[in-house]
Amino acid sequence: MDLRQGIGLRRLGTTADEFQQDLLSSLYYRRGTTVESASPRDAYEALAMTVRDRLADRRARTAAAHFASNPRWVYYLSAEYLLGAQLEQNLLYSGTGEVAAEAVKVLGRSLEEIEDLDVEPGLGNGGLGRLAACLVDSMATRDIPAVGYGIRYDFGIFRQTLEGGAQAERPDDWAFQGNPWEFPAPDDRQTVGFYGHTEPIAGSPTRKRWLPGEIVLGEPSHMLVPGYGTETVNIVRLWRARGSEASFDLSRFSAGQYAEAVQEAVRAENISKVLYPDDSTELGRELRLKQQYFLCSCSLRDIIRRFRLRNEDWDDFADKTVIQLNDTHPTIAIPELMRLLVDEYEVDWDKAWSITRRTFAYTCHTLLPEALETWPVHLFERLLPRHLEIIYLINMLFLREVEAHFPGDTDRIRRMSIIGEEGERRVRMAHLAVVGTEAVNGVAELHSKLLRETVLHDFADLWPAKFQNVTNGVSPRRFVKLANPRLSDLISEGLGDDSWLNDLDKLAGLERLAGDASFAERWRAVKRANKVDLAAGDPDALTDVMIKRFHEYKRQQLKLLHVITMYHRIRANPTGDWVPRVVLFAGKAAPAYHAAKSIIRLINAVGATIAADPVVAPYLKVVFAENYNVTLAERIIPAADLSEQISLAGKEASGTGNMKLALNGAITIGTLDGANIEIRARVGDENFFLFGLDAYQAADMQIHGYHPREFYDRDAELKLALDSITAGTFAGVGHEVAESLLGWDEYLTLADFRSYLDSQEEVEQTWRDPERWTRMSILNTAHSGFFSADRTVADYAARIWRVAPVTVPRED
Ligand code: GL7
Repeated sequence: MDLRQGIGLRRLGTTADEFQQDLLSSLYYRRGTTVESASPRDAYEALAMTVRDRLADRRARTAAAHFASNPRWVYYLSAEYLLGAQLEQNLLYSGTGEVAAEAVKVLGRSLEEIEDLDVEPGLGNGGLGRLAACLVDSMATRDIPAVGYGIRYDFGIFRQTLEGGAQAERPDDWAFQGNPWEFPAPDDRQTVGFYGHTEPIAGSPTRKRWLPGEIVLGEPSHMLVPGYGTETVNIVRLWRARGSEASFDLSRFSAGQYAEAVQEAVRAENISKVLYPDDSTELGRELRLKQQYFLCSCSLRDIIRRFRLRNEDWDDFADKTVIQLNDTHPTIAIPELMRLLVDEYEVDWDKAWSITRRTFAYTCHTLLPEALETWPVHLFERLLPRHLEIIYLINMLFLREVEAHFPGDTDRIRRMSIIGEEGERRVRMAHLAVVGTEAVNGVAELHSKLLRETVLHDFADLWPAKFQNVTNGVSPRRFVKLANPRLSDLISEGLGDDSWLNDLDKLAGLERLAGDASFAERWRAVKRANKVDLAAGDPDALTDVMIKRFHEYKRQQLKLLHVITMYHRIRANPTGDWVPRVVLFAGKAAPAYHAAKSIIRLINAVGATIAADPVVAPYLKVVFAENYNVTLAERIIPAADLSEQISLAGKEASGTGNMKLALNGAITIGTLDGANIEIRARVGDENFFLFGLDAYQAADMQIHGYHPREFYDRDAELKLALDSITAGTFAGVGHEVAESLLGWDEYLTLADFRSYLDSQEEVEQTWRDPERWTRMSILNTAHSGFFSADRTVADYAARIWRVAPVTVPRED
């Protein structure tokens, strides 16, 4: 099938010359400039458009194939997408990397120089946002008809800088100079209401008329999501808020009231202004809920529009549609679909509820009770009055169901209610998400088990079959092939071809090479070269990395206590046979999370003290890499020897950095938490450094009263480490960190300290035997094939989505 032929367009060429012609044409006709006067930005934009064009035909054929087959669709709703840099990815996925490198020479610039201008869209915050990006990539790779829906924030996650060792936040104006990867689709604009009131409709007990007090437009644009090694190109559709035409007040403008004239438009546009507006104020909380509703309302109307292109009967909706909720952020989509069906399309309540429940599925990504979203009822009442009525009705019918199963169990009813009545009345979004969906899943085996046993156990009692596990995964294309070209080449050579990129279980074939001395030598050389590139420190030192968001449960402070202990040990014995280490931290702390920011500050103070100490500096270096994002992760991960996954067991839902690092041959030191458990089960106990309490022991210790001081009193090295912080050894920084550890230590850092240090001893013993270390490293890669997001998507497709792939025909 060649859709161009029908309209007389030529097929785009595949040689470097043809690519160069198109590049020059983009520069001339689309940037309006010439080779002589092209700026670096012109070169970048022209290249981006030329690469993009190479995907356009696949996109057109995908859309045609999907339309023709009228398939069951997956719609992925997510407040976050950390897509990563687009140019390099699209070069790989369009198979134009080599011709492009050749072609750009005409512009007098190298491909690498141009790639440096490619700014990643930072439309997410952490693992959850990156997971969304990996899943849409794998859906396309698996030929699953899918659209990812999100918000096109003007400002993504803040840009982190260090000032005097402390985190400072700068706005991330990622699209300030435009974004060549984005296709606007103004015709698919939607209208969204907020505030106002509802009115009864005569003769109908369940239908209502909602008269919103504010109207905002949602304008979509999309980015291409090509599959790897397949023809499919799906999209991520992002909504941007705009004021309606009426939102500009010409008469006020004419009267010189310029700010007032645009205030309504500004208010509307603020909805998609920033990712995660500060929610420490009432206004901030309202804005977040507004964002969530904006995303859901626009997306659902778009989903319905798409459904109606090929279908008429609402009875078919749930068969043709599955909507996956990425955490609770898009849960408001459940009452919104009810509202659309009941109020706007006049479907009766029971039928609408049956459609809704069969349409949605919910992925929970946390175990921290404070991360389960709730919204004050009064906020709902004001912002989304009709939705609150619908939630009340859903809740009433649901609690009847509970009562029928567990007659007289009022305590259970109170616990399970969608409305929390303790203190201020609040809407519990996780409860709504469980009640309104067909499937609920956690993101690693332990996480799913703990969800059933703890946070959601009443729901698991009621609907055991609803609860599933789908262990997370990561894209081997981005996190091995693109991030680590040297290792990818070596793997392909070892395995005979590069088909592992689409079938990651094939990495198991490396096992037979783990004992091959010359392969091992080259494996080591790759790691060393990657360390040289990263330039964080001595490439022969053990590169020990802890890269993730800053959170007390992840326990960067535990790593820091280890570093401080090393510092004291080396000072006490300067001529000891120390293993040189570079300890690299990277990650952002939420702007209002003071405890996490104190830890960042202390890391930098300790790093500076060590760097200034001639006795310690030859053996130990602490590096804090600023502004952790996908691009930086792609540089650090290939250079890592040791992967720190040291959260308190039972707190990290899954982790995905752990998978990326293991795939790149880093060996994990970790607790029995999240996906660490599954990594260890696959790579083998002997190829993993385990320490610490397990989730049940940790919970037990907390229940029976945990006293961090007992650990402090008993352990001289721990005491020394904490005392030195308190005594001001590190530029006087870190009192509040020591205080919280000694005072309450919510995440049992002190309880796990000794076991962690013992495990680090084992790390060093192993490191002294390079053959053994390399063997372990190869086996980590060899046995991590399970952690491909392609496998994750196959699991969702088979067990939750029940969707079949649609093959997009190749060009004739
Ligand atoms: C997270 C979990 O904390 C993390 O363990 C998990 O790997 C990720 C993807 O499932 O989701 N939940 C969350 O809110 N963020 C995460 O990274 C930000």
